[in-house]
Amino acid sequence: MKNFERYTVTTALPYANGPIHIGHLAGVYVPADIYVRYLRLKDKDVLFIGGSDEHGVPITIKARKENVTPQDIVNKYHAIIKKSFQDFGITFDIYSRTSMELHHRTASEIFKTLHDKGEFIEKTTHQYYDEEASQFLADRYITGTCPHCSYEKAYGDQCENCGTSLNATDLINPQSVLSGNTPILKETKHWFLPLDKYEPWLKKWILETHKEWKPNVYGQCKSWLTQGLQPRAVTRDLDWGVKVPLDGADEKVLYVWFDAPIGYISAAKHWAQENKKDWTPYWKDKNTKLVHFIGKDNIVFHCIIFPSILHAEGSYILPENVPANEFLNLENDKISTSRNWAVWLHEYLKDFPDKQDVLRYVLTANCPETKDNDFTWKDFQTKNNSELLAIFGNFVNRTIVLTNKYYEGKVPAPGDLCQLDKETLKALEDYPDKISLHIANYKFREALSEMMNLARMGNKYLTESEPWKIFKTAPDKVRTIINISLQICANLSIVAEPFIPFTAAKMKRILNLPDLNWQQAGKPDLLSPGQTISEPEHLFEKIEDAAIEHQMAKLHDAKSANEQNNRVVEPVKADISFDDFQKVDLRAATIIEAEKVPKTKKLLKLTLDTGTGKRTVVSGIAEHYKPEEVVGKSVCLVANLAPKELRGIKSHGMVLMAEDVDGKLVFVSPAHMISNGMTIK
Ligand code: B3M
Ligand code: ZN
Repeated sequence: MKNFERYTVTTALPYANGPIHIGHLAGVYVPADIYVRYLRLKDKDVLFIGGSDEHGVPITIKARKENVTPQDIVNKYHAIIKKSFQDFGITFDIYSRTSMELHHRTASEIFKTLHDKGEFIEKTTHQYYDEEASQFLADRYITGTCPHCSYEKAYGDQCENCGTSLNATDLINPQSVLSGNTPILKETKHWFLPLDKYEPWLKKWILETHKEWKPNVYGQCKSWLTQGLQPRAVTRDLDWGVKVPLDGADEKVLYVWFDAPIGYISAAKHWAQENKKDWTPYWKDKNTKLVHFIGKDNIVFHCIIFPSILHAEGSYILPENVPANEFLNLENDKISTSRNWAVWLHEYLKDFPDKQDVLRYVLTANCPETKDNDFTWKDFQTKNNSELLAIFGNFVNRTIVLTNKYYEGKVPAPGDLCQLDKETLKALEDYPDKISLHIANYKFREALSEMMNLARMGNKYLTESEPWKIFKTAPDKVRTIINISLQICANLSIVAEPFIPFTAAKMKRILNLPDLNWQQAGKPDLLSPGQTISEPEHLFEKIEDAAIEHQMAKLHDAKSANEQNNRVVEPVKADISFDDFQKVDLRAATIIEAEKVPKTKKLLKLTLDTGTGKRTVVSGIAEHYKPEEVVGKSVCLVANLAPKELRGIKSHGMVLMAEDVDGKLVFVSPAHMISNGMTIK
């Protein structure tokens, strides 16, 4: 493998339409930061890039809802996200943003270059257009009835009820979100990136020359490439984004996934401007290793589409690796912003101030590297209490305390080494390479566990040597033990730095160590005899059950508050007269038989005793009740609803139901059993 000296490391640009949570940190930013801190310790030249993705339809929708401009939305969240990253010690060289003019210029230039080279295919298609709002409608701006499940609020790209991907033109009764009107189909021209044309090149580049990519990444690429690629539209009819730099395309912008990855290049330019540096080697020199850290849902864009753009452009380097991670779940459930099932970074720090490293440690230990993984508060507590505190913190603390107690804070000189001392120093020497190898292969969990093994070794060494028992009888021996323990602490302050940088900095301060690099790790003489160290300070503290219970309660409260807020309370309908109301004949009745209507998901066929005879009513409650659960229920029946045939069954009447917060249907029944057939008025 080629040994690179210069690196460009990028992290997915989060959409600036909400704060970030632990899932983002675990999947992308902590692994990338570990990698970058490690490279810097090895004295490599690294440019570490982050930034906000500030375009795309969801941002415009959020702005409309809140009655502000898209720029207002991204300004707000860009600041929040940027601060969270700073707080957690993610050491970006630049945290840029795609609404900058510099980015717009960079993205348009690349589009223009491809256009002038004749790379794009121009196609005229028909798209929904809202005549009242005079604009074309993005898929999310159209709702209608799903052709698969009849759900009435499906979006133009997907039905959220049955999960099917849709084309806007598949919807029955399409409606514009902007005006509520039925949109018309209107001609529009777009530019397509001919991915099919790049397919042979992509196959060779990925499938043959990048077999070392992580199996999840390589596998996904392979499946895309074997299914065959189609041209992809890279422009949109929208007024928020990078304007298409062509005559006659005034109302069009670049597709967000065309401009966003170019944001990595713009960010390098932004960094160069601010630091009076040259950005070009980081993007154009073949001796630079480009690495993209992303989540699994972004693989196709970073491995197939963006490289195709760069390849077609011709002057940029391509990624050497794209270490994408899977997803992190929270308490065995998918993290979801819309359901408010998440741990938000800015909130974590309010509850656990100065405990960034604990979260970094736990998220790395649970990093979803090969499969989805789970974060639980219980595990967070255990990892803090029995690993960080009981092993790492305990070892460092005991060593510092003993040095201060026995030698007034001066590093003692070692004497003759026994077998255990020699073995310990040999193992110490081997650790940095073990950790290196894992980091270089993007195996951050294993790297972390080796780092912890070094602390574990130190802890065990100290416990087994028992210097406190032989201090009087074997002072030379005790000097050796404390010296070796101190050297292990000094080593830990180097190799732990990528993972728990706040703690490593504290250790360096306590040990009075200068900045050390990775090449020095493994050495038995990082601290010289006679050198003074400072007083002990606690590196970690116990996390009590109450703190964890508080987090669990907070999680569940936030979720149910969110459900309450999302409850749709329909506006009260226009007034009706008492006579109008009297037209509805409501009766008490009892369900005496129930069965599922074959081949439907929602329908139950109910037989009711109405006091004067039997009635058949088809009711859409099958997803909420099994037939046997409803038999015997007293219900309220709309007795004079005109009969209707449903799935070949004549339904006469309707059973009244109400919907609870979770969307479950509940029966509206008389409070006591009353005789069937009695009127309800
Ligand atoms: N903003 C999607 C996401 O946050 C997108 C990433 C862009 S990376 C260039 O998942
Ligand atoms: Zn559907």
